[in-house]
Amino acid sequence: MALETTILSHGMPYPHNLATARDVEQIVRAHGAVPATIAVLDGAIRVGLQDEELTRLATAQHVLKLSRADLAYALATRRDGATTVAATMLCAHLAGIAVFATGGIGGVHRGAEDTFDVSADLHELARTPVAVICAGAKAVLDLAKTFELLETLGVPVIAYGSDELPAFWSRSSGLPAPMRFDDPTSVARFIRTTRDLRLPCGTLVSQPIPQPDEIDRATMNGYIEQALDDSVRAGITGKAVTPWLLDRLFTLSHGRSLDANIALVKNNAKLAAQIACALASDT
Ligand code: PSU
Ligand code: MN
Repeated sequence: MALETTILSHGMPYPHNLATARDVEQIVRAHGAVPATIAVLDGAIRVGLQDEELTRLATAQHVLKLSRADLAYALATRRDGATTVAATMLCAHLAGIAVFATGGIGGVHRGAEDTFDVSADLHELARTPVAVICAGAKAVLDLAKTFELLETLGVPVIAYGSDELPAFWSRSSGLPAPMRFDDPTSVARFIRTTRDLRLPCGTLVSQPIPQPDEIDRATMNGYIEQALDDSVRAGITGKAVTPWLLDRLFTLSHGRSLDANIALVKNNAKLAAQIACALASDT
């Protein structure tokens, strides 16, 4: 089962990032699956990291943030890089791994009609057959446009245990889920069906954050509006946008956004391990 590293290098501050990466691997093992945390080290794609390699990525200052477009650059120039959802899917598929857990995918940014800022994660989901277990798209995005585009691209979107799509830090987004499943075996059967149909795409499984850990939508939206205003004023663009917003939200929410992020990643790792086991057991 695959795990990404951008969340480690660009998504969470040290030492929370390292502790979370270790805990997540432990949760995967405890649920019967084998964790493969993916990154580029010294110009080689690595599928499964040693503890000192996790530490290196969690503490380094200038790790590249690698999406599909950047992967060859990091390899050819023998650099270290952390993989986003898009690049992790690509590497997982190369290694024959079909299930991947993360926090939230990238998507259509608010104001994308002017900036054209749409995460490559969405296009990767359309072209690479890996199931991505997440807590929805990060709510700093335009969630309605993100899910519209996923539909256009032919990506199946499942809400796990909910009739609504989740909004990362909050359990509800107000957007109805196209499909709902309530147990890992049913999700595994769905993934097998997409294979039987020879669909080239992945499957997005969106699981709401556990209720005790959520930040309600109104409170979170206040922080998000403020962070977005601040990012425009600070002139943040391109790859820097998502990490900058996550860091700003951490400050504005007095650390609550990070606690929620950690809780939802762990919850997703558990579900992904269960789905991976169900997929392997052929029931
Ligand atoms: N989810 C998190 N933290 C993160 C990310 C997702 O909880 O840091 C990362 C993922 O690696 C995702 C990336 O692929 O942000 C999206 O970046 P962009 O919007 O630049 O495509
Ligand atoms: Mn972008």
